[in-house]
Amino acid sequence: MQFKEEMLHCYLVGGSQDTGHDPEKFLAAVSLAMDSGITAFQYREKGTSRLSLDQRVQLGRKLRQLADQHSIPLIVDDDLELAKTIRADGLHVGQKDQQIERVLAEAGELFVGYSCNQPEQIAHANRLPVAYVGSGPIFPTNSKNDADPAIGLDALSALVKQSVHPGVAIGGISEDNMTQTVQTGAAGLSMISMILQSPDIAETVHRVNSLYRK
Ligand code: 3NM
Repeated sequence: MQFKEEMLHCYLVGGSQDTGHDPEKFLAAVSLAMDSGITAFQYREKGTSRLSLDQRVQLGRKLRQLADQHSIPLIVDDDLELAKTIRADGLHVGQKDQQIERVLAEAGELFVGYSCNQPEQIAHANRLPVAYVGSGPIFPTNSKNDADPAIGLDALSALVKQSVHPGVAIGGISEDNMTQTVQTGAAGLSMISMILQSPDIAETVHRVNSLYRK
């Protein structure tokens, strides 16, 4: 599937570690989020994840089916081989992951997203054929143990202006700060806990999407 900027509007990220290490609960929550209208999904099995490579492939294939049924892109975090095995649409690469130039050379048809939270990193990304940049954490987050310090909304605005690629905001996005975050010019919101821990996933997804309806 070809990348389009609109895919970033309501971009759910997650793995089994985000639903109490329960893969079935994870699949059910992702399925509901897709039914409710998320615009992209990133499979990110990381941090305290306990799944073996085989289990990741199995779960990844189910996510592939779900994403196909909902006509949204499936993006894999930091694992080119897994992305190719499950026929993902995209790959997301962090600054601490594999070297971006190498990934781009080997990505084939996969579109590539790249984490950038410093002006020098955006300047570098501006010279690369990446599809989008992800900037964060914007606010403090409990979902990533090795997250950098929060950069805040002013820094996000500056990064978004500097970037030639669409930028998606990540880290600590909540219903209380999502409107202001979108007002920075960010092309979308990327979230784990706001959606996966929502008491009403459908309502939360609708509220995010309504921020982009003119
Ligand atoms: N990446 P939540 S912050 C996966 O700053 C991830 O690059 C980040 O989770 C970054 O929406 C983060 O629950 C966690 O705060 C986002």
